[in-house]
Amino acid sequence: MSNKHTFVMIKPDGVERGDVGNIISRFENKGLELQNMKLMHISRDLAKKHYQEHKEKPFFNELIDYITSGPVIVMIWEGENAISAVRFLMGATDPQKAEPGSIRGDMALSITKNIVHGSDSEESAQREINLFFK
Ligand code: RTP
Ligand code: MG
Repeated sequence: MSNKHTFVMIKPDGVERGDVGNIISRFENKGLELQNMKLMHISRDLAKKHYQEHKEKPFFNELIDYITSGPVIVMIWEGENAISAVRFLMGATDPQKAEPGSIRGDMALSITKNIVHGSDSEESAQREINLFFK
């Protein structure tokens, strides 16, 4: 695995609002290529594994409740520097600080419900792809 591949999740609020097509279009317009995609309802166990780096954080339980609250779309995207390209398109974690034009800047208000997840390093991309696409 290299920086050519990244794992992306459209979180339950993004799916529920009907923003799946809009979000996918943004990645396609950038020039990234969709490699794999599925809709799933993730278990609490899988959610805890996915966000294991945050297990000591005060927002961990709220995060697990949110991410398991409805179906999500999980995807693998490919392209040059795909990891950083996706993170840039997503915008800052806190939508109040995300630039207009970014997904979170345009579409979200809350730091918990921020529409989309993208891997933050080659190591997490590999780990997350293995977790969701085994
Ligand atoms: P993600 O992992 O979902 O792509 O988000 P990120 O890298 O931009 O941010 P991260 O620090 O990894 O946080 C993971 C997710 O936890 C929720 N969060 N809530 N209440 C809070 O202070 C807080 N901080 C983070 C968000 O859903 C964030 O995306
Ligand atoms: Mg993160």
